[in-house]
Parts: sequence; C-alpha cells; structure tokens
Amino acid sequence: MPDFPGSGLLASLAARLGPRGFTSDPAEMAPWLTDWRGRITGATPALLSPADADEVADVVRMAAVAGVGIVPQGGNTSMVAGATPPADGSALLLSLRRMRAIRSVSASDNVVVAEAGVILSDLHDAAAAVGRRFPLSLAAKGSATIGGLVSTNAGGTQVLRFGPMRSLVLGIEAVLPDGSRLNGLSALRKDNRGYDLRQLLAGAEGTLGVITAASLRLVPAIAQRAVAWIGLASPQQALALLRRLEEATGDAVESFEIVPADGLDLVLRHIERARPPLAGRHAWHVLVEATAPAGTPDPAGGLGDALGAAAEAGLIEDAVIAANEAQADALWLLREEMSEAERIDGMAAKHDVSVAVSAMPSFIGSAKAEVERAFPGVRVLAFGHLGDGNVHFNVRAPAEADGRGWLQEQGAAVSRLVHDLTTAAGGSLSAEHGIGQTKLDEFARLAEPARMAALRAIKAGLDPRGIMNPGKLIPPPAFGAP
Ligand code: 2HG
Ligand code: ZN
Repeated sequence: MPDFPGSGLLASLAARLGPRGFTSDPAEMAPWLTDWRGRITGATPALLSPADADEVADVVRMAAVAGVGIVPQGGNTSMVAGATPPADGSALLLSLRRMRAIRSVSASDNVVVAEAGVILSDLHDAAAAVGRRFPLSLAAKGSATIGGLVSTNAGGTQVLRFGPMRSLVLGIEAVLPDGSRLNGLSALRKDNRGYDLRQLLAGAEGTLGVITAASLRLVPAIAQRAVAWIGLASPQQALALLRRLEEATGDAVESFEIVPADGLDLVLRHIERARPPLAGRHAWHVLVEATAPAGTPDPAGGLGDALGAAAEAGLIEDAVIAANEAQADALWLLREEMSEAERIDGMAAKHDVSVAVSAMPSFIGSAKAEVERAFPGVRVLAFGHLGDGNVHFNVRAPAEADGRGWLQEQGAAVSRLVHDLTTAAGGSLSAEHGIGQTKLDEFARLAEPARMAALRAIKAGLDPRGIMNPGKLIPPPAFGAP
C-alpha cells in the first residue's frame, strides 16, 4: 500500500464516524474488497459506514480536502467491479449500507423516498404495504441497494414495461465531490431548471458524487400474475412470440426472458431447488410474466389462449403456465439463478450487450458462430432480456481448460471480438451493468470521440480532482485533466 496521505485524515474520519462507522480491521473489510464474481480484489485503508447524509457530506468534504479517493458501495453485486476499490489502496471505501430508512411512502403520490442503503426487496415490501408496487426487480434483489441501483441505472427483468432505474427515479439527494449537498428529492413531475442533475447522477456509477437517497415512482399493485415457461426452436421464434403476446394481451406482458438449453442445464446442475419445467428438450426457452392490476381480467386466460394459438401456428413447441404462486416462483428461479449457476460452473468472459430488438435474434446466431469459430472449444451462453434487445453474451472457457487461466490469457481477445461484433451491429457494450472497471478499456477503445469528450468534460467540471470512484467509468486520461 502506498504511503496513505495522512493518518491524520483517518483519525479525523474515525472521530467523526465513531466505532460503528469506521473500521480499518482487515477481517471486517475483507468481504467488501472483492467483486461479486470473485475476479478483482482491491485494497483500502478504511471502510467508512456513515449513518446519515450529514456524515456522508462530512466524509466527502474531508477526503476532498486531502485529495483522497472515495469508492461508494451498496450491495457489492456490481457485475463490472464498479464498487471494488483500486488495488493500490489509495482510496477509501464508503459503504451506504447503514442508511436503510424508508423516509416516506405515499400511495396518493405514488412515491417512495428511500435512503441509499435500502435493500431492493425491502423497498418492494414497503410499497406492497401501501397497496403499491416498485416495478424493478433483479436476481440480486436481496442484497442490491437503492443507491447502487440508481447509480448504475440498473435494468433487470421488468424493463420491457417500466424501463430501467432512470425511468423510475423522480428525485435524488446526493453529496457532490466537494462535499456540498444536492437536495433534489421533491419528486416534481415537472421541473425545467436546466440540466437534469438527477439523470446525470443516475448511471454515473458514483463518479460524480454519492447518492444518499432517492424518490422513486410506484405503480398499482398486481392483483394477479401469470407466469409461463415455453420451449421453442430459436430466438427468432421467441421474438415473433413476444409480438403476438403483446397484441393478444395489450400491455400485460412485463417480462420476456430467454434461456438456451445449455443455460437451463447449468441451472438444473448447480441449483439444488431447480426442477425441469417441461418434459422434452428444447433449443431455447422463454419465461413470460403477464400481470393485471385489481379490477382487470386474470391475465392467465389471455396468455393461455395466445400460447395455444402460437402452438397451433407452429411457433412454440411446448409450454406450461404456473398454476399457483409457488409454481410461478419455481419458474422464475430457473431464470434468476442463471448467473449464479454460471458462476458456480466456472469462469466466463461476461458481456452485457444490446442491439435493436429486431436485430437481436440474428445477432445471437451470427455472433455465436463467429466467436466459436475464432476460439475453438469455447461455449457461448447468451441469455436474458430479449424483449429489451439485451442479452448477456457470456463466453465460457472450453470444458477442459483451467477457467481462471483461460480468462487471463484469452478473455480480452474474446471480449474484443464480441464488442466489435456488437459495435458493427450498431449496439452498446454495456446495456445495463455499466462500465465499472472491467469494461473500461473496451469503452475507451470503442466510444465515439464526441461521447468520450463530453463525459470527460462533465467529470472534470464536477470532480476536478478525480476523487469520486477513481478508476471507474471514465478512462484514465480524464483524471486531473485541466
Ligand atoms: C441477469 O440478467 C444479470 O441475470 C446477470 O444481469 C447477468 O451474470 C450475468 O451475465
Ligand atoms: Zn441482466
């Protein structure tokens, strides 16, 4: 660890935060220093856990004066090591996890105000308690925090109908890189006072400040949901099915996820509670959820009719509709545990790409063929949010290879090819996970100059000393730029 600027700073931070808010004990810090997939480990002189926004502001101000970096962290389930501190121990780790208050929840305004450390599933419960719903969900809902979800503009499995986090954020309270406070929680439906700072901080990955709370949009609670698992031949047929279901059920379809046969195999192999959903084997699977608020017809009828018609038209091979909530959860488990099953299975070069929705089926086929030709033995596993034009185009190591060694040697070349193919298809190398550390080089290589210059100018303007989440999102030349 380099000479840390000032044990004086650490002593002042410890005094300001007290024993519950400050630790430099290696054992206490260790769980928070490695990214969720276990690829990248950082170091830090101290883990700071402020209890409220005043403490966050003081911490940031003290670090800013000393010119020391700060890495904000929520649930530490970033897919791109966005919350893992730099390896040289030059930055402080700032956990928002103690800030767990739901400050208010209003059914009449359809707004909840939650602090950064509130866990997503707790937010779901708070909305349900007033007869409302927060319509964003993802596999890490038991650990992901509101601050992290907003900071990364998280997506998940309901983007199809409700959009990503950015479309659900009405207001933000944040501490800017100089320690000043931005109080933007008022949740105004209309506000034209210049640049939209709320949307600038959402998706900024903690590089422009620390989000301490957010006002979020709620929607009517679901009275009924229908969940189906479908076996079919190809992503082309899956997309045709989506369009059919949308026509048949209006806007009731809110999730439409695809899983290839080998993806389902992985889940069945590694996740104990998982059970095969259909009797036969199918090249591709779709998980669909259709919902209906109170006072509207049960979506299961419409979904069942539409699936029957799709089967008659030869579009699908088999399907099952969950008969109750336990079966619905069992079907969701097969999709939500994909990432965990893949992690247990071994190392993969992970990608989070988007192209136009209509282009995704052929992209999956052609990119898989190109990658498997260029890197013999690798196994492409493309799954996820077909309805959003976003799949996780993950490339697993050859079966016989040492996964970690393979990733070290081949991972960068594999990712370059995947991202080149994505760019050639007019797509994005980060659909929903952000840039973090792991996509930084590729982002720098492929971003148009105008985009990169604008991002750097914003970063330099708001954080001229480059203290906020150093080494993430903005490639190095921006730091300390005049
Ligand atoms: C998902 O959709 C997550 O399950 C994780 O975004 C994707 O592990 C992945 O590649
Ligand atoms: Zn995803």
